[in-house]
Amino acid sequence: MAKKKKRPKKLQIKRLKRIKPLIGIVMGSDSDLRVMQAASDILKEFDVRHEVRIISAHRTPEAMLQYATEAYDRGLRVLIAGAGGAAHLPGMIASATVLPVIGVPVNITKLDGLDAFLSIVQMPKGVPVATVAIDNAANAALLALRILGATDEKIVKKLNAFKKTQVKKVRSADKLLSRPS
Ligand code: RP5
Repeated sequence: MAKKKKRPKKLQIKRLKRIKPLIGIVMGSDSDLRVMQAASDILKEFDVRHEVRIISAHRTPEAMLQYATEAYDRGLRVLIAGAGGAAHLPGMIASATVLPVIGVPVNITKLDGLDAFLSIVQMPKGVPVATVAIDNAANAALLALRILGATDEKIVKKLNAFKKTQVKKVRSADKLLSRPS
């Protein structure tokens, strides 16, 4: 059998760099995906490497701790964590890493997401979690991009282009509505 050719080391490193995710999107259950998908969609739009994982603070606590403690060494630089109900995932992840953690309260119970929102936003002093609005996973991704943008000009350029698109959208909506009738 012919031997497989080894890839030159430089190329291997280049390839690894390309596939190593910078942002981790984690959620407590696959039932959160209908909300959390928006974060991944934004990161895809910005062409920023990310991974999506299902890890539960209550059902798989060991996996959650392992994920959080290894995140920095794996190359991740911002974590987005979404959960509903007694949403402990963002806070517990933040307790085991010094990476910035952005929490997304997911509306999954009869309390319309207020339960998750309060669980995530009321972190004790010393363990910060940035909390976005209920179900607003898109904003979590945009905030993650702004954090990375502090040291990445390419991302800042894309964020500025995104901002311009928003301005255009509002202006054209205004133009349509403000026509005298
Ligand atoms: C939380 O419990 C999850 O983040 C999810 O929002 C909620 C319900 O999970 P499932 O019962 O749908 O798996 O931990």
